[in-house]
Amino acid sequence: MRIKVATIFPEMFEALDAGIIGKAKQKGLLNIEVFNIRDFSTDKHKKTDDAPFGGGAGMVMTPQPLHDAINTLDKEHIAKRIYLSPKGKTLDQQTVESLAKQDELLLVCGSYEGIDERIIEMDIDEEISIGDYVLTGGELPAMVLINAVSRYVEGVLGSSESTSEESFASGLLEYPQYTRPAVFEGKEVPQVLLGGNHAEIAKWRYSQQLEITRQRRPDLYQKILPTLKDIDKNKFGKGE
Ligand code: 4FL
Repeated sequence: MRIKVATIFPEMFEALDAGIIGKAKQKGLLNIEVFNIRDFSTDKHKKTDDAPFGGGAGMVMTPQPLHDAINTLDKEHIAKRIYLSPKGKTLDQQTVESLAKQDELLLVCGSYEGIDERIIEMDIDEEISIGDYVLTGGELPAMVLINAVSRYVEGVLGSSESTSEESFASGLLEYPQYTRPAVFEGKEVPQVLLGGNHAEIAKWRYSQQLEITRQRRPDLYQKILPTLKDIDKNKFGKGE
């Protein structure tokens, strides 16, 4: 997958050289290119922002550098062009999976009080938020999106890190995990996990998932309730 990023803080994206994403870049599974919006400014001082018409706090990213950046980096409009914005649709795992099927993404990062609205109308396909809080810019949200989407790109995750068994795939939160030692500071690992009875372990884990989801995420629990009866039938031969 090819991902282009337009930002005024390209150095922030060095964080993508670490860990699993860094490995995937080295292997050529992810082609991530980061471009400085400032380089596209025709202003004599390379300005990228200006005061808002109508007054108000902060600065707005001016249209010219953004328009030229987007239409130079994606001349033929091959990419899905995404603006990271608190006003966008909130990113969820379903959206992540669907974005991972694209050949190319162009992520546009705004700063200050946002970008000129005409750029969104002319040049952007989709506005995406990563949650209901305000940051200083779209760079961290862009990296969150890259990280989440990259996990679905063939070869990025090892066989022990597959996406198929995880939390949001089932619609339930994950069961608690434990590793050695079996007793730490006097606190024991649940006995069922030490016994090697795999059917019992699966049942215990599933009941933990149900209980933790019901307690912490009643919204997810209500959504999954109809499906749960089928899963019960298939997994444990009960239900109605
Ligand atoms: C973008 C916050 C996406 C959450 C400031 C500029 C933001 C954001 N999701 N805050 N962009």
